[in-house]
Amino acid sequence: MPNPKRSSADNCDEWVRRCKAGDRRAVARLVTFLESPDRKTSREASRSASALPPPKQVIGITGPPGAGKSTLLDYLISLFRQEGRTVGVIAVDPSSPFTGGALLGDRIRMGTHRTDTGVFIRSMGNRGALGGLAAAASSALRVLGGAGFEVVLLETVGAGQSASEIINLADTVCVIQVPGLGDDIQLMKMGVLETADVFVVNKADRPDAKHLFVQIQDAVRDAPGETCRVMRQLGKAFASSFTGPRWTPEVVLVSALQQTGGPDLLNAFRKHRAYLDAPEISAALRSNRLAREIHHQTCRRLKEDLDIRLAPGGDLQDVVDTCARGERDLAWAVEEAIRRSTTA
Ligand SMILES: Nc1nc2c(ncn2[C@@H]2O[C@H](COP(=O)(O)OP(=O)(O)OP(=O)(O)O)[C@@H](O)[C@H]2O)c(=O)[nH]1
Ligand SMILES: [Mg+2]
Repeated sequence: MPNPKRSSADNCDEWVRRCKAGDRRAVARLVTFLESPDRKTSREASRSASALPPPKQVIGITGPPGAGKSTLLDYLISLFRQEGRTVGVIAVDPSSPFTGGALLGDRIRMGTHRTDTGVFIRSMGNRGALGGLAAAASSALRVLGGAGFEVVLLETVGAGQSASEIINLADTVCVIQVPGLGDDIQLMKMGVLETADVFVVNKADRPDAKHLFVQIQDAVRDAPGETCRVMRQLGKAFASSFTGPRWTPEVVLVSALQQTGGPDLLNAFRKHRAYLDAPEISAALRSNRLAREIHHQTCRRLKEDLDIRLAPGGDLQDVVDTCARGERDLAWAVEEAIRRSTTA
């Protein structure tokens, strides 16, 4: 048995083997390795994890602070468990340097599921994976897929490039909206429509929730087909030659607190899954997903290498010096750094 205290680099394949056998400790261990600030460890874990299949269904959950993401996750876990499905949760906070403990509050809230072996809950922060959190998260999804979790819920907190890359690792993106956050229509104009496959209007127990629900339904109905998230993801060329129907986001009214609306939400997820499973779309999505994984992993590797090589004393120091002396310009330095990286 691998010694959990040791750095992982030598035995990741063994952890992967145990993960495939459903060993939850191996799952947790591999995710920790993926986040490791030690490059050798994270690379080895990522290499081993790449042999694992992604989960069958990844549902992204996002929304503003206080929208009820954690409460909804808790509710969704219960609903999926009632259907007899195993559930993994990866909660990612790109703004947090912490991991594990960072979302401790959420863990406590989801504590009812803590003793359920059909549930695995894990947080990821930006500790070691600086600039490479999407790469680490995509590997973590494969770890959960490899361990056999049937549904994986991917929660992201925050906005910005990193959060957007991460939420787009999901097959179905569910955006939570709540009444009382100000100008609702403004939210729609800001491009929220393009980011969701399913809208949850949470806090249905509040009197103004119904109004927001109707507003979002109207906005969704009036939205042009180009806003369809899946088509945007698959790119213009695919979208223009695709003759099938565009997905119209489902809008579902839920009270995560009072646990109502859940069955409608599961239905919306099922409908979207069926849409994605149409042969033409599913083949394109598989290839698109792989391309993005390759992109994330390659970016992480190149960035990590470049950080070292451009640091004082690194092997690109002479390029920096030549540029600093004014003998060559910045454009030359960039080309030189790329040339040496690809021939190294
Ligand atoms: N009335 C009502 N309150 C809710 C509902 N769902 C969540 N809440 C409350 O809203 C507050 C925030 O809920 P959380 O689940 O922590 O929200 P969150 O999106 O995870 O928040 P952050 O993690 O801080 O971004 C808590 O006080 C919840 O009890 C709901 O359906 N109705
Ligand atoms: Mg939360």
